[in-house]
Amino acid sequence: MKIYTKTLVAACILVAASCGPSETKTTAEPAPVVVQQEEEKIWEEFELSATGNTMQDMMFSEKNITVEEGSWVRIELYNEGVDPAMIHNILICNYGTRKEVAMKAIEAGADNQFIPNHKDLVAASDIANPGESVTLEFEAPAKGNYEFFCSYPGHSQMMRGYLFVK
Ligand SMILES: [Cu+2]
Repeated sequence: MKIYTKTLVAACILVAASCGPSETKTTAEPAPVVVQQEEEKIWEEFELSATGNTMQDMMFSEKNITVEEGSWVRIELYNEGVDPAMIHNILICNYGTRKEVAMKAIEAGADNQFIPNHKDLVAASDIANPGESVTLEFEAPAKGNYEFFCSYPGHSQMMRGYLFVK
């Protein structure tokens, strides 16, 4: 499911105003002036389920995700699994690097939530245990093709898909 939203982010900056012109020295603090700047972020939101309860039938509910370059992506991953082995997350990597990044993720281990330090890794979510959900937010990378997958050991072959940035 894809939902477009626009969020206005108001940034407040405190600017110290100079004191009044007349008068001599005053002990009062300069009055702050609030300057508001508005920065617009365009969000593309997706709801993704991790379904299945065995190594054979576990999968993501979407195989392809398409976003616009320059937008912000929010993926809500809901783990529908009930089996204790159904521990999932979602990682985004450069196209063609999934196997390598998945291997490094296993080396990174549970202490690092199976998130490796790797140049081809674009974004990574926290772990969602069975019945839990996690949200991954990131700025869409440059136009091109990417892959997403679950980096929990043994899952990356079954649980994967593609991210297209247009
Ligand atoms: Cu998984």
